Parts: sequence; structure tokens; C-alpha cells
Amino acid sequence: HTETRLADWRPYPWKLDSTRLAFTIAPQATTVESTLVFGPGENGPGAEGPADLVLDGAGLNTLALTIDGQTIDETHVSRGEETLTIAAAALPPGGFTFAARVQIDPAANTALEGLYLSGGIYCTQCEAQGFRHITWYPDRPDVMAPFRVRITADQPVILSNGNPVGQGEGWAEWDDPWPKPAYLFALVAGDLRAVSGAFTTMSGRKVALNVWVRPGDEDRAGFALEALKKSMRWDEQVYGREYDLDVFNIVAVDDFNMGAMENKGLNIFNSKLVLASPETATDTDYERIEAVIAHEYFHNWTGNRITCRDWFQLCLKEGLTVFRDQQFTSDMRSAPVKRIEDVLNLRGRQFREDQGPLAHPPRPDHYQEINNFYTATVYEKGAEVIGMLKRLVGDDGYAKALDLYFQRHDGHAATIEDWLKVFEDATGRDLSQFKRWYVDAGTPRLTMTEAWDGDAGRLTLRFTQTTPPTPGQPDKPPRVIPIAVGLISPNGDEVLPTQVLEMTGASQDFTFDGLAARPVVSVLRGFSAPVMLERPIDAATQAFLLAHDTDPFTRWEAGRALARDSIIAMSQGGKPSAEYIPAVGRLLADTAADPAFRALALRLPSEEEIATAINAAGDVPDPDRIHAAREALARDIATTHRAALEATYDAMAVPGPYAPDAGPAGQRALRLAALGLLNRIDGGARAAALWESAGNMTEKQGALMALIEADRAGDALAQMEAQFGANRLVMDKWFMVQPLAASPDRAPEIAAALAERPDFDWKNPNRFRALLGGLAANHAGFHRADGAGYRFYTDWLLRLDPVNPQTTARLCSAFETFRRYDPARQALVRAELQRLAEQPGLSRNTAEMVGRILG
Ligand code: HT7
Ligand code: ZN
Repeated sequence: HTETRLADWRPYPWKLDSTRLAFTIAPQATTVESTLVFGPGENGPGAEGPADLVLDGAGLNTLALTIDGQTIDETHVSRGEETLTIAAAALPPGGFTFAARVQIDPAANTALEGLYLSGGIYCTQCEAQGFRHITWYPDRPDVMAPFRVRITADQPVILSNGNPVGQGEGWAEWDDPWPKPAYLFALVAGDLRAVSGAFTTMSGRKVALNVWVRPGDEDRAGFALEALKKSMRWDEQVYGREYDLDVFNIVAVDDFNMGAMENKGLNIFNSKLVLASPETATDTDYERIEAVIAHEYFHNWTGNRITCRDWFQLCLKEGLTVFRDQQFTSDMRSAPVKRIEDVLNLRGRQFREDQGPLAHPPRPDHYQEINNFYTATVYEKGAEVIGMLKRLVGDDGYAKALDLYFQRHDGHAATIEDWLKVFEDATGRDLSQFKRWYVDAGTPRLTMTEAWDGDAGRLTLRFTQTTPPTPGQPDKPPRVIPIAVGLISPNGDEVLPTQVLEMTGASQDFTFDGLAARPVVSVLRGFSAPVMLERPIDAATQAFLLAHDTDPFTRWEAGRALARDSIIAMSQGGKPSAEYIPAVGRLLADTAADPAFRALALRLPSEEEIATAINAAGDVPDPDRIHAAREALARDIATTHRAALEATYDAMAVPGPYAPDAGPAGQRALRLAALGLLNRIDGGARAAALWESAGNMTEKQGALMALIEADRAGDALAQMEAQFGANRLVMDKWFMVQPLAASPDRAPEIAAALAERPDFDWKNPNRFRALLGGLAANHAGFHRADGAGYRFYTDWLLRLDPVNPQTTARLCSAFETFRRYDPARQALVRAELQRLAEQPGLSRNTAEMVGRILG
């Protein structure tokens, strides 16, 4: 398969002045007529003279091609695998109009790229390269044009980007004046109902807002609409960014490869990220909906008005937009809790990626299939890198740089170099070393040692950084690392409030003078850099930090480290840290602390996290022993602190009607964390009672998971199916929790039995991910020594690949950690990967993933 390289990027030689499209929609034969007006490229004819016109297209039935109204002579046309080239000789150098008429088949489009049907609704997905499945076009993000679109469809609702300019029975016309690349094009046609509102922008313009859903789903769309209004206001207040069209439409569809898509003025969402009611959605779902609505809305400026020059620059829009949605959630909810959640997510997905065969920099420089690079590294590490930049230049520097970014690049397609240059120009800083964060893969290991000179009252901290090799990058120079530290005196008072140290060398000392007594160092406050910190620290000091640290992140981190070390010790035949179980008691007694924080501090690290830590220490993780150790520790905690856990469980009951706000959600999280521990010693009695009494999905799902763990969920599962059998999103949860919470010795068999059911609608990505993702998240079940988990998983990847390559390829990442495990498990996984690799006709998407994982 061919590779695309950053170094090969060249500007498009023609300027696309306008795009007109006319769709006549029919399920098996939709006609697309395009009229593209081209002018001379900005750089004029190249050294070789006037340029050919190269257009992208895939799976199109081409009916007509013209230049300035004349059929193009076939001698001037050449065809590649997914390209059409019209020779320069056929093109007037001063500009011309290219027109095409093609036919496509939305009903047969199971890959969900381009125009497809989802439950009777026509919709599109064009990022990254879906537009080429709609018509011939320069399908690259640096070719931007205003669009005028006429759609004829026998459907009550017909939408596209921009503002509506005309509509009648069976047709509508839309005009988008803002130049955009093809990946931001969208079309929707179907029987939909709007939940509507309005927003007045900061300059007083009125914008109509609609959330479009299937008839009957209207009562679950209100939360998304409110989230949209909050996002619009926040972007005005915090970034000074105003919306720029008369209407903003959001559409929910059931079949979607990812979460949502930021098409200009017409965001299309996976219905699970729009629809919510207390009975059907959990607190986590609500928080995620609010964040993703914000994320897609924020793309209007960071992604749409300023887009990416090429797909290597993906983190320019995604890293920045994730960073902005994280800021938004921090402002709407609890900032410390959000930071801990983000770090958990980063470590669980991005650190894992960085440590395995799929490691790549936030800005990669080659790919086979761009859809395989919508990764935690591009998104979440991309956001962390911006967080570091902000920490280094300060809030004012950041605000100045962002203003300059919007001013300088509005309406253009930009690069990471452009992004760093606005920071350099706005702040006067040299960011050449900082750029390594964008171009180097791998998670730096940061070690800290302390030297105390009691006579001088001086503490010296020595930091050393190294980054292990990653595929194609054996050696890495040191990076700039912002290290936030604070010092706490032995009596628990903070003697040095947070200070950001700037590390630039491979090894560097920082000294602190005038100290009366040796302080305890609180380091990497707020997780100030995405590194793995190693420091010699004993359990008593961790317990001290858990009790006294003023920084909520490092306070939580200290408790987490105690729990992690306890499980690791137990899995290797030792005992839990003597400090840990008493520390949990103090946490339970600390009723003044935020319940959401206490919930996070009470929750034990996942088995996956333990396996990662064991691997990082150079040992081989044993999934069965890790599972047994974690269970044993949970039982120990529950036995020791039974009364306090029961009191916490009772105190955290939330009276009155359900609200998804951070306050009550935090109480429910703490209540369920207590339930999870008590469940180990009460045989599921409390979970059964909660299942009966709960009036919201958060507690229902928490109770159900506990019942599955206690092996007494039969009635609850039957009741849930009876009540919600027709609700796809609730049934996705039903499919997910069973393999996830099952005992490892039965998880693959449970997944296999569920896959036999007629309602295992495996062509729907949500349903497929629910079942396979649920199994993969059951660490000991997926990695069962007999290979049943691996086999089941691979059987289904093989089945899905010809239907939906994007989703199949993404799920291959379940195997990315396989080299951590013992030789027998490694051999089992390798055999499954080989089975995939040898499949005739395997998609380019999956072939690339399997190839990279096998190395
Ligand atoms: N920018 C969007 C990415 C996306 C996508 C990418 C590949 C295939 C399907 C897709 N659907 C959406 C979503 C976002 O990051 O906001
Ligand atoms: Zn995004």
C-alpha cells in the first residue's frame, strides 16, 4: 500500500473560486451534478508550464464530464485508482468551469463514508476523505470554496451547510458563503423533528438553533440544545469568537463511525452524543454530550474558519479544539475533577498508544490511511501540548497568541509551524525546542531525586529526562518540560506555592533556599506535562501528600499511587501498603471534600492501569493475578471500612428530581464507588435494592454492573430488556456491561452468546463497539490464557472489515499492548493478527493497523 508523506505536499495549482452542487436523491441511484469554477493558482503556472487538473473520486458512476460546457476529449483524461487527471492542454490557463454528473448508491454504503442511509435518513460523513465518494473534487483541506447546494429529495427535511436560500415541496437550496474544504460539506434529508431555540450573538445577531432527531425522540434533545447555547456564549466570553451564520443545525443519526462531525453550520452527531433523559442516559453520558456539543461547536473557528493545510496537521484543529472543550467543561463543572478525568483518559489511551507499536507524534509525517490517525495522540496529547504552551507563556501570552492566530489565519489552511509562529510573535519566545513535542513520539520518563542540605536550609531537585525509542524514532533530544512544584512543610503547611520550573536539558538541578525544615515535594502539580514521573518516595510520604497537598491533582495522584503499588505488590505475592487502607478511612471521613473528588480517590485503578505499571517497571503482567489482587484489595477495604462505606452510601443518596449537574452527579459517583466496594462483601444485596429503587440510568447502570459482578443479574437484565428493548442506546449499554463486568472465566462465552442474538445489529458501529469494546475492557477476560477472547474478537473483526473498514481498523488497537504479556499470550495474539493479515481483500485501513501492530 502506498504511503503519503508530509514532505511531498505541494500547493494545489488551481484556485477553486466556487462550488455548485445539485443532488437528486434516490436510495440506489442518487445523481450529483457539480459545477466547479477554477481560476489560475496563486503561484501561477509551475516550472513545467500550465498544470493538469487532478481530481479525487472513488466508487463513482461517471455520466458526464465537461470543461466550459464541452465534453472533455478522452485523450486528455487519465484515470488512477482514485483520481481523474485532465491534461493542462484541455484547460484554458486563465480559468475554466469544470462540470461533472455522477451517480452514487447511498443504500449500499455500509462504510458510512460519503453519502449513506442511516435508518431511512440520508446523511454524509466527509472527513477525512469522504467527499470523493460523492463526486469528482480536489478532496484536500487546503482547497477551500464557497458552496451553493440544491437538493431534490422526497423527504420532509432537507439540510446542507450555510443559510437556507429557498425551499419547496421536495427540494431545498442552501448557500454557504464561508470558503470551506470538501471535508466540511454535509447534506441531510429525512423525516426529522426539530427541537429549536435561538441565540443572540455578542454583536446582536439572532441565530436559529435546531437539534434534529427522529419523531419521538424530541423529549431527549433538550439537554443538547442547552449545551449548544452555553458553548456559544462561552466561546464569545473566553475566546471572543462569534457565530457567523443565521442558523446552526445539529442532526442525530444512529449509524456513525465516530462521535460527531463539525460540518459548517450542520453538525452531524452519533445519536448517543445527543439524546439524553434521566431514565436512559448516565451522568457520564450527560457530561460527554455537553463536551462534544461544545467541541463540535468550537470547531467553527478552530477547524472551519481556520482549517488544516494537509491531514498531517490534524492536531492543529483537534488538539486545540479538545483543549478548548476541556477548558469549557472545567468552567461548567469542577476544574480539579475534570483535570483528573482527563489525565486518567490520557494515561489509559494515549500513554498506552505511545508505549506500543502504534506510537506516533501528534504531527505524524507519513501515513497509509489517514482515518487511522484520529488517535488519542493527535487529540488528547495534542491538547496537552497546548496546555504546556499556555503554562509556559502564561495566560496573557496565550490570549495574545490566540488573537493573533485568529487574525492572521482566518479563512486559511494553516500548519503547526504557523501555530507556533503566532506564539513566537506574540510573546517573543523561541519555540524551536518546544516543537519537539509535535514531531517526536513517545512519553518522556522524568525522574526526580532530592538532596537536602539541612545546614544551609537548601533543597536541590535533580530532574532527568529520557524518552524511549518508538517506531522509526530511535533517539530523541530533550524537550522543554514545564514542571509545576510546591513545597509542604512537615506540619502540613505549604511553604512554597505552585511554581513552574522550566526544564530544557537532559538533566537539570533546581534549588530552593531559606527552608527551615526539609519539606515534602509536591511535583507535577495539575499534571503540568504529559510525562511519566519516577521518584523514590515511600508510602508514608504518599499518605502525607494525600492528606495535605493543596493541589487536588497531586493529592489524588498520591492516593492513586498507594492503591496501584498495593495491587502490584499483592499480584506478586506481597501485601498491600500499610498506609493505603487507613488512608481510605481518612478519605471516607473527610466529608468536607467534594464528593466527585472523593469518588475519584476511592475508585481503584483499573487492571489495565496495573498491567501498564508492571510493564513499565520491566516485569510481565499476569492478567489473572492482577484481577485476583484487585478483587482482594477491594474486599479488604470493604471489610475494614464497612461502616464508613455504608454511611457514605446512605449520605450520598440524592433526594428530589434528577439533575445532571456536577454537584448531584458527584454524589452519585461517590455513592456508586461505595456500592462497588460493599458489593464485594454483601453478595449484591445493596445493588439489588438499588436496582429496584433507582429512578435514573446512572444508578440503574451502577446497580446492574454490581449485580453482574455478584452473578445475580438475571432478573435485572430481563427487566431492562423488557423495558428498553426498542431503545437502541439503552440496549447498547445492555450489550456492553455484560461482557465488561462478567467474571473473566465466562466473559468471552457471554460475548459470544450475545453475538448470536438477532438484535446484535453488528453493522451498527455503536452496537458492534458496545459488545467488542465491553469484552476488550474486561482485562482478564479479554486476555484469558486459552485465547478465547482474542479468537472471538478477531472473528468479528474479519466479519466487519468488508462492511465497515474504518470501525474495524479502530478496534484493532485492542491488540496494541500484546507484547507486554507472556510468550504464550503473545503467540496467541500473533496468530490472530496473522489470520487478519492473510484475509484476502483486507481493507487498507485494517491492513495498515495489523501491519503496524505486528511491526
Ligand atoms: N473532526 C471529526 C472527526 C470525524 C471523523 C474522522 C474520520 C472518520 C469519521 C469521522 N467522524 C468524525 C470529529 C471531531 O473531532 O470533532
Ligand atoms: Zn474535533
